[in-house]
Amino acid sequence: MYNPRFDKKTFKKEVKNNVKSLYRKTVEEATPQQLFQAVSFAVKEAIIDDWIATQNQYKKDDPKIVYYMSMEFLMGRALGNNLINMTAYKEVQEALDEMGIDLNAIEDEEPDAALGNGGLGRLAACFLDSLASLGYAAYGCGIRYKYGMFKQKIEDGYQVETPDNWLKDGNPFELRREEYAKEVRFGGNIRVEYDVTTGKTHFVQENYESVMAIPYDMPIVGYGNHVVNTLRIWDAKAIVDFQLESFDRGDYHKAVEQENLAKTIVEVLYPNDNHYAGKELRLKQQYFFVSASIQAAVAKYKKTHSDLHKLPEKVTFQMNDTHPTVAVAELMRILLDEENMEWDEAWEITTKTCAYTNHTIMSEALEKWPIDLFSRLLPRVYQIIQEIDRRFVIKIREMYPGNEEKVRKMAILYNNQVRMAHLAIVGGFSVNGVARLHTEILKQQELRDFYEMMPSKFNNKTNGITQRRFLKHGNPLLADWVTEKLGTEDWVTNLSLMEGLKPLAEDTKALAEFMDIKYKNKERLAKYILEHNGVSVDPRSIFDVQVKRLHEYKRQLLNILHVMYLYNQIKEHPEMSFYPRTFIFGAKASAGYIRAKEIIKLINSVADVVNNDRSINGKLKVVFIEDYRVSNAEIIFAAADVSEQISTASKEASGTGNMKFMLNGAPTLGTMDGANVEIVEEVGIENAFIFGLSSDEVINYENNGGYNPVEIYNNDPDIHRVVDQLIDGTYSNGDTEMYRDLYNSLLKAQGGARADMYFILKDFRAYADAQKRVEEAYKDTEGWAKKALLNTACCGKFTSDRTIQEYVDDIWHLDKVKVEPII
Ligand code: 26V
Repeated sequence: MYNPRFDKKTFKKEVKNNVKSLYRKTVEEATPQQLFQAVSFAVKEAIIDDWIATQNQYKKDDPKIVYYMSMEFLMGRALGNNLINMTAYKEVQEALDEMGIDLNAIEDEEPDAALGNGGLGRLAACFLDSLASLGYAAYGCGIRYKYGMFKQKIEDGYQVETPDNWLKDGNPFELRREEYAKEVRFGGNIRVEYDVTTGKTHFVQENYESVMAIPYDMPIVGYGNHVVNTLRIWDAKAIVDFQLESFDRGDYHKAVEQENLAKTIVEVLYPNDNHYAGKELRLKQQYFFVSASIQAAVAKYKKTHSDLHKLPEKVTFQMNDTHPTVAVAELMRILLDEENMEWDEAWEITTKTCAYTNHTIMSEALEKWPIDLFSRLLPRVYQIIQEIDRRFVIKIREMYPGNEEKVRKMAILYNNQVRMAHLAIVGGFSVNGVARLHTEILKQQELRDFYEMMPSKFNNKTNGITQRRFLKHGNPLLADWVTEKLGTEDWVTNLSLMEGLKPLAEDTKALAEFMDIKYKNKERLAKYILEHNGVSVDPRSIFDVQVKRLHEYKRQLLNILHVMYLYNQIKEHPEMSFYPRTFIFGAKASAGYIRAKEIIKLINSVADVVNNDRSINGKLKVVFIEDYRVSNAEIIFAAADVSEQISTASKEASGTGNMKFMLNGAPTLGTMDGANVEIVEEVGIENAFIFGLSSDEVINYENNGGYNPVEIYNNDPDIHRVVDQLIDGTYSNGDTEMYRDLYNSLLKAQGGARADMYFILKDFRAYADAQKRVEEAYKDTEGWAKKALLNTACCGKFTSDRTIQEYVDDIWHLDKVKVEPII
């Protein structure tokens, strides 16, 4: 597609001009970072026109808007993606080429916007891309953390975290919007005032601390449609600048406190994934961005509408997990206290405006705030939650007379805690899970009582991913091949067209081409690994990849124990036929998650031993890719042969990495968990490698006290040996204590946790057998190529465009907007 705004001559001139006016340099003199900035500002220039056009169109059409409220947006890099979506990537690449600038190298200068941990944050980013690409009015609402997800270094095999100072060179794509600042208040007390003339009661917050929330807007460029939506992330600053006058007035402490509050709120993303820690600062962060976002949304609505009762016709607040669910009470507060509504009308509006997505059933992720902390920090919001709870409990008693067990199980306030998921379910009109299996588990187990009471709220929205970043940008070779074979590039906005590739599974030449592209991508990854990790790997070996957050339920430990088992086999039977394999890991562990860090160390120790053992002739390699993040993920997915999706069944709500591998032609080696179930349904079980306990079996064991791993340990000599190698010094230079905790976790119940909580030994044999099937299948070159190609061909369902369209049809009911570009 030709894009007149990226006319080469003009673009080149603009880059030159930017280098000059920003840095007083010529292109030849500029550093790569300066070139990145100069190019980005030139791109932003073009984006701004569409951004203005889009917002003007919205003013004209007055479409319904979804506010996607999320503590996390794992955006990755913007430059390349913006160019792709403006359909200007190739033109710009050529223009820069002519100036002697390598676009790839420039892209590498951009730090990832890593304002998220993992799946939940990346899903939010894919959703914004799809919303803009489908032409729906949307805002992402979040926090402009000064430090995003930490950078991971591996030192002596251990994870070391260093701060991610992503803003240090400036973010060329963001716009500071001081004029839309909002005040957010914390703490103090509530004075109740009775107005005799109106007969109304007023609630006045006194002695509070407050901060100013300042929005920064980032453009979200839709694909080839001139739509530019907005990711609005909030920075904090003190209301009263730290001034001498305050000092003179004796407010010195207050001024310092306000300054500190503002600074600490947005300082850093909590690097926990799936683990609730009950930190006060985290609750402050939640209320801070939710309050600012809702205030802004209500103010925007009021600019053009007079009747707030019709808010639900124009606005939905979609709550990304429980983190922003204080939104329910904050919207109530605004309607009651600031708009002077009665409870019933405010409640009617709120419960038609808020909707909730659940992303995990892991009990340790459930947010339950201690009431004393919560009520101290948010006194008025807490009062409102008390009233929501009081009325809800009356309803439970009406529906289940005499059943106080129901009240205990379902109340929002219970056991001195505020249960945020319950608030979200009661205060919203929709509750959705993120894959079919996950939604069924929610309905039948975790949220069963709520489902029985309000079945119509529950619905499933199977996750998806954007093919624009994860194929078109991340895997240009395959993207071009797909376009050529389909005879159209329409798959970029209509991924179901991929099924047109299916006949090629019978076309020997096409299969060879497909695998040749895979090989080239493996060479690209091998080069990356050599440069960044100093390990040389053979692109002819099977690239077997597990990249995701480190968590026990995701079972990286199962994977590495199996590597240890293979190593034993190769050593013991050197003559045995064995197809060379490279096991690739990438994972960050939460800083305080000790066991996860032990697993990282173990992977690196095994890598050390295996990679340096000349006697195995390079048959086995193990690589731990440092600092796994969105930008290197794009390279990794493109190069994978095998997609490891081996979570304990029932634990992984959906997974989205699984879809990115599939898109790039890597068959799944996995359990029947999360969206794997639907992947297998699409591609056919013969094109995946499925093993292990089912979710029903796992849940059954869990309900009956677990299983006995010691029996397996005693009866299976291979497993026995591998488990013993954790404590016999094989991978720890003789240190028998280094991995004792991992050993114990597999065999002993401890501290309330069952032995082998995640069924690693139980599934080990089935996993090893599945791995054997992978090897056999890979040896059949053409058979493998077929499987790989069919994965790409059958991935249509897993585009986030499909997911977003389902959200629109069933939950949001947004109107499509068409933007005419300003030329
Ligand atoms: C939860 C918590 C709990 C409280 C403290 C900090 C914190 C930070 C992040 C989270 C999110 C955990 C939930 C999550 O990321 N779930 C993942 O969501 C993906 C998108 O729906 C899904 O594909 C993954 O299976 C699911 O684990």
